[in-house]
Order: sequence, then C-alpha cells, then structure tokens
Amino acid sequence: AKKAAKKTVASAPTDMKQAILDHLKFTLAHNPTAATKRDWWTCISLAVRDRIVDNMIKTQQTHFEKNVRRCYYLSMEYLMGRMLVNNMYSAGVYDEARSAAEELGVNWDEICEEELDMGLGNGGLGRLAACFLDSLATLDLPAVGYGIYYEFGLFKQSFENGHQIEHPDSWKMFGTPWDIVRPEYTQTLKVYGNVETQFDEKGDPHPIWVNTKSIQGVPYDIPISGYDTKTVNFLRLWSSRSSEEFDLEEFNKGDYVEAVREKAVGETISKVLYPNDKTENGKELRLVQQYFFVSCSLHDIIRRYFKNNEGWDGFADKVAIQLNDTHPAIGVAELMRILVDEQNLSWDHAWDICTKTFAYTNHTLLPEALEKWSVPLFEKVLPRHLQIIFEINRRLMDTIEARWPGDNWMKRDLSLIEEGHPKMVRMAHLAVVGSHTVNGVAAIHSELLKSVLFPSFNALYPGKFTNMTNGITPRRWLLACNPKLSKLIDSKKISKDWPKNLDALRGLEKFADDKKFQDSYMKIKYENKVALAETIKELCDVEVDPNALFDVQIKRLHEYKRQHLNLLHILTLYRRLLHNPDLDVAPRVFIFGAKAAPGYYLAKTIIKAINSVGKVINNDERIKGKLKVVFLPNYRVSLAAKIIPAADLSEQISTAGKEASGTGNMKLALNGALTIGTLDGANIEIGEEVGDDNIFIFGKTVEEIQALDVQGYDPISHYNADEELRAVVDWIGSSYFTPDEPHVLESLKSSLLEGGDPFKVLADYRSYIDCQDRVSDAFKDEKAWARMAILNTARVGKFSTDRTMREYASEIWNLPPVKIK
Ligand code: DL6
Repeated sequence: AKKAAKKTVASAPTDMKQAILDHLKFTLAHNPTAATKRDWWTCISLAVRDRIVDNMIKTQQTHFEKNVRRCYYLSMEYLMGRMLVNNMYSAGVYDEARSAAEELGVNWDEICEEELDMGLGNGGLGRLAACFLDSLATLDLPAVGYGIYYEFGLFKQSFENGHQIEHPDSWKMFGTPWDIVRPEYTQTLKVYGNVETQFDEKGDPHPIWVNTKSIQGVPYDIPISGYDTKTVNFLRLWSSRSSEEFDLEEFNKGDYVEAVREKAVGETISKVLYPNDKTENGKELRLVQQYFFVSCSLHDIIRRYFKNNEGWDGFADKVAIQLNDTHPAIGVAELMRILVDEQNLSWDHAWDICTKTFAYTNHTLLPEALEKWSVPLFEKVLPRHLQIIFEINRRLMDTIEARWPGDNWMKRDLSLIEEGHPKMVRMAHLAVVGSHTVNGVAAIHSELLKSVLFPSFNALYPGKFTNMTNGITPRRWLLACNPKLSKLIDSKKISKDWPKNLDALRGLEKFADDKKFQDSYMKIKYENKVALAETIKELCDVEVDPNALFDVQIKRLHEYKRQHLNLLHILTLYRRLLHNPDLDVAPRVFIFGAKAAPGYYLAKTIIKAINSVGKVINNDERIKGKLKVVFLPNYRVSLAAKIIPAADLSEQISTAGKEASGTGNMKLALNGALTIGTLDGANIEIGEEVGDDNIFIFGKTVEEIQALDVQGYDPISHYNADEELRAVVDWIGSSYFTPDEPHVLESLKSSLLEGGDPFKVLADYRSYIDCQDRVSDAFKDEKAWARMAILNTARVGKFSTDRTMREYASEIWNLPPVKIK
C-alpha cells in the first residue's frame, strides 16, 4: 500500500516543483545540472498539463454521462501560438508554476521564449478559431475542435536585403508536451477510384465506390482549458498515415521500396499548411487535405454519437457542426454519402439530418477566396461525392424552378456548378445550401453577404443569413500579454472577474480623467514600449525612442489591407521633414509585421519597399531621428503579444468593404491603442463602442467605393491632382530607395497607376494624410491622448469571444452550458 501511494504521488504530484523535477528525471531522463532550457520548458509544460488532464477526463466523462449536445468546430486552421502561459492562467497555476520554476533557478523569460508557436494557420481565420476554443471552454460549452495536425506550420520569415525569404517551420520536430495521441480512434478513409453500380436482390441500383486508395488519420488531442472553471475541452488534430493495406499490396509484389514510397505519399497529406491567405484553389493536395480531415472528423463524431444513442433520428439533436469558411464544406457531401450509401437512409431523411446539423461561417467577400474546384479534379479525387453534389444541385434547381418558373438566370446564379471550361464546383454554394444558418463576422460584412455576395440565396432562403461579430479572448490578449495593465485594472477593484466579463472594464471610464490613473496607465504603456524597443533592437538592429508614437500595422500582407497606403504616409512625412527639418510633428516609429504568401509577387514587393524606405529613413541624420521604420521579421502570435501592449496607434486601413471583420483591431484597442481606420469590418462597431471622439476615421465608405466602381475609377486623376501624392508615388517608382536593385519597386507604382489601383489607395490618400495629421496633433496632448486610450480599454468589452460564443451557442447551435463539478 505504501508503494502504491508513492507511485500515485509521482504521477500526479501535488507539489509543482517536485512535479517539474519528476518530469525531468522520469520523462526526460535528465538531472538538473544537465537540463537545457528546452528541457525545463518541457517539464514545466508537462507539470502544468498534469494539472489540466484530470479535469479533461472529468469533463469528457460528464459530457458522456449526461449525453450532452456538443458543438463540433471544423477548421483547417488553428493559430494557437504559445500554450504554456495561457494554460497556466486558465488552470489557475500561474503563480505556483512560476515560483516553482524560479526556485529551481531557471530564468522565467528565457524559458517562455523556448516555446515555438503552434502556428497552424495563416492569419485572422485561424486565430479566431483559437480564441473560440478558449471561450467555449471558459463558458462550459461542450465542444470539440477538429483540424489537421500539420507537421510544418506557416513558414518562418526572414529578410535578405529587404526581401522576404521563407523557411520551413518544423515546430514539432522534437515533439510537443501538449499533444496526446489517441491511436484507438484512428480512422481509415478512401479517396480516388471510381463509382460502379451494383444491383441488390430486388434489382435496385446502388452506387459503389471502388478501386480507392486508403489513408489513415491518427488523432492527437490538445487539451483546451477553460479559464477559472473545471471544463477542459480538446482540439483533435488528424495526422495522416498510409494504411497498412496500402503498403502491403506493393510489399507483397516484392517492391519494398515502392511500398515505403507510397507510405510517404500518404503521410504528405498532413505535412504542410498551405501558406496562402485567401486563395488556394485548384490544388489537388489541398482538396485531399480538406476531405481527409472532414471525413475523419465526421466518422469520429458519429462514433461518439453512437456510444450512447441509437438510430439517426436524434443525431441533429446531439450534434451541431460549424464549418469555418468553405474549407470543410465537403462535409455536406460526405455526411450525405455516409447516410445514404453506408447507412441506407433515404435521400430526404439524410438531407433533413444534414441541414439540421451544419452551419457555415463566411469570412471573406473577396472573389478569389471563394473556393471552387474543377469538376474533372473533383471526379478524380472524390467521384462519389461529385455525384452527390450533382444530385443536391438537381434538387436545388427543382426548388428554384418551383419558386421562379423559367428563370434560368436565377438557376445559373445559384447553381453549385459554375458553367465554363472546365466546369467548377462552388464550395460556398454547397455550404449555403447544406446549412441551416450562414453567418458573416461583422455587421457590415453580414449585410454585404446578403446584398452583394449571396442576394439570390437570401431571396431563396429568407432568414438563413445572420451576423456574429468576431471577438478575441481577453485571457490571451490582455491578461497574459499585458500583465502590468491587468494588475492596474485589478487595483481599481472594478471587478475581480473582468477576464471572464470584459464588459466590466466599463468601470474604468470613471478614471479616464483621473490624473493619477492616467499617469499609471501611460507609465505602463511606456514600459511596454521600452520592452518592445529592446525587441526591435534585437530583431532589426534599429534604435527607437519609446517616447515616440508607436504606429503599428500588424496583419497579413495583402493589397486590400493597404500597407502601401501606410508607406505613402511615411514618405509624405519624410518628404515634409526634408523640406523643413524643424517641422513640428510627433516623432513616430512605424512598426510593421506581416507575412506575404510566397507566390504573391506584389505583396512581397510591398515588403521590400517598406524595408528599403526604412533603411534610408532610419539612417538619415537630417531628420534627427523623428521617423523610424521597422519591419519585424517572422510576425506570429507570440510576437503580436509583444507588440500589441506597446502600440499607440492601430492601423486598420483596408478598402471599405474588403476586410470582413479584423480582430487585430480589437486586440489593439483593448490594449489602449487608438484606431486609425476606414469604415470597414469591425472598425465600425469599435467606433460605435468607443465613441467618435476616440477613434480616427477616414476614407471612402462602402457605398462610395461601390460608386467609384460603377462610374469607373481613374487613379491617375488623383495622382495628377495632388502634388504631394504625385511626388511620393514617383519616389517609390524611382530607384532612389533601392540603388543596388534599380527598378525593383516599379511594379508597385504601376499597380497604383496603369494597374488601375484596384484597392483605391490613391482615392483615400488625401483623407488618410489629413487624418494622420490630426493623430499627430492629438498625440502631442498627453492628457487627452491618455483619456482616449483609457476609454478604448474601457469600452471594447463587446469584442470578447465570450460574447461571440454565447451568441453562436444561443442563436445557431442551441447549445446549453454544462458545468463540471
Ligand atoms: O473572421 C476572421 C477573419 C476576419 O477577421 C478577417 O477580416 C478576414 O479577412 C479573415 N478571413 C479569412 C478568409 N480566408 N479564407 N478563406 O482569413 O477572417
């Protein structure tokens, strides 16, 4: 009995320090003197994980015993970032773990820096999924996230002479303490092959999918701990393997090497995340990836359902599936295939289950991001699914004919199949038709879904379209990333539980004019800026003054986000200062972070342009250090967590109507950066919350941009009419900033002029510059600026993902919370 007691203590120790030492000894077989930083990070993470798994087991057991309704979130991307610190906060062991580590003599900051980001996403869509998981667990909502366990996440970025260079991100080369492999739930699925017809004894035909290749999906679970609650949900990510039969066939033919090569092919499916934000159409591997994770996930959901349910009638009562963009939309056809082909349900019964189960979130209006697959490719990879899609479409056409007899335009507009050579399968249409609810991610975006992207579907399915404004988790984006501000908030005793009830920050409003509070608030901002200045020095070798205005634009590099509009402002200020070095402008540090898709030439040229202009400006003594421009390499979640608490100004300058929501805008506002932005995405709702006096709005509205498109937009007239604009555009087009690489920036200039300036940069230039001048003046009034910053922190409680998830749970999923005792 004594022995057994000891063993229990060793595997579930109560003392954190001992737990860390035990992992060092028994998991890593090391002693403290030989331990590397990575060893310490691993052991601390494992000790924290130990404290979470107990609740994970309890949560799953409770969900099973109560046979609860669950939400299943299907997403190709999860941009989780670092896990350790957030898990420590959620589990309530931050102080305990940190002091245990410090007692062991490890440098806390260095240990945290050891953790490689789990960067399994491109940008906003993947980070949103990660914030959603955090809130679902915190709200005690029974949910499972499903995705792909990419071996290589989003590429690492470095700069060579200002150009972006991509490197593989082998983030889990040496394993990760956060995953738990579940071999017992491995799934085997089929792809490729062809469909044959077999007749049953009654002579009825049945389609049979034959000559397929099989792949296996092995699930890895990442525990997701709720904050200040016992609920621990999990994220289940599928890793691909070739199935044994697949290998053995070749092997038995005597070709061992071929068998192993084939095995490697099976494993490539989950090898790498496609690095393109918004566009990745037409690539066979991508379609296979989508089908792979969706099919594995659906079979896993069905397996779980049948563990304590019988028959299909209750399926949609227990299962809500959310499609995160169109990437998992093939799930509609796959569930139909399972129900009709494998379970012999009638088409109508199966369709009823499907449309009660699925809901779809649209994250973009950009036409290039709306996934389409060529019919021949579909037929090659998923021949049976193509037949099912044709049948869904045939019935859809009947519905349209009944509603609008003879209206062929309507049929063409709504069809799942786009005519052309080749014909294309429209995944967004499949998602809309197969779902009970379709939502956009900010109020204006959801309106544009109805009026611009899907007006005919909105007419066919009135009430199907709705809005769910995005959010961010306050645990990561304030509590963990800005500990000093969190402490200051706590000291005001407005509410102990603001991390779970972000609206409570409204209580700070009353301190907005309080001189002492303003000083404390701005002192924290200053200290965060000092810390960021050190990071900038380390990463860019540029000295920046923490007293300057930190002007931040961090997001993927895309023309519609208009980093080049920001660059035109930088050049305008630089030129003004060269004409008058004593000009009274607020000194500024322009801070960029962004990755460009590797094949997106113009986006990469914009990076080169910013880096080249920065190099000249940073070294020009004539302007006396009033301007600095830095592009931090390898922008990712953990770098965002350092930049955001130090920002004064948040650049949200997309062309109106193009940014579905944005979430960086919310993170920056919460940390007291003032927004300079267009009336686009969630900027509009941020403005409504913080008030017109506490945000800088400029530029054309959606309607004005639409009007330009109708009238015919002429960027050259703007260029000709504005001397400053003309000068800076010409400057970029010259080789002034790139003498060693002449002409390298010419394409940027020509995209704005002869290229037609598709994102209306020149149309918004003057309004942007005037607005930036107002920002400069405002920054000089320290008291007024502090007031505005505090009111931003106080008033953006709406943008907690806790609110977003509550709305999804009540309006889309009908999902009650389940408290874990
Ligand atoms: O909804 C999350 C996020 C929004 O905040 C961004 O505005 C939007 O651009 C982004 N959309 C995508 C779409 N990608 N695809 N496909 O990333 O979603």
